Amino acid sequence: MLKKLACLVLTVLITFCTSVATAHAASATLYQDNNYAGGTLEVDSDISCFVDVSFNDELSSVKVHNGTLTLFSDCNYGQPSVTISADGGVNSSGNYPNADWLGGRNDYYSSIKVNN
Ligand SMILES: [Ca+2]
Repeated sequence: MLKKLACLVLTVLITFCTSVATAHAASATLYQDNNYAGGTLEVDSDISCFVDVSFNDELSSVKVHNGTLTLFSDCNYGQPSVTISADGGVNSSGNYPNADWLGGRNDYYSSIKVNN
């Protein structure tokens, strides 16, 4: 009986943890030009160097779909950085239309980390 209960609790816990992990996975679309124009880069995991994905020093606008991400000025997460989130940007919409919303650094960022 106790074993059965323990298994039930464990099953519920695993189900809960899996759903939380899925719900909080951060993702964003990066754009080469202002106002979500030009080439795009979809991000849902860390990218250590935008040179590898032909997006180095290109970023001008962002739409964050979920969670929080950090952009870094150099490859391998070099500083300075700026944090962007789904509840940040214009009217807390997760939209960042130009570099004024990205620490004032246009065509500058070179790596990104997904924070949660
Ligand atoms: Ca650009």
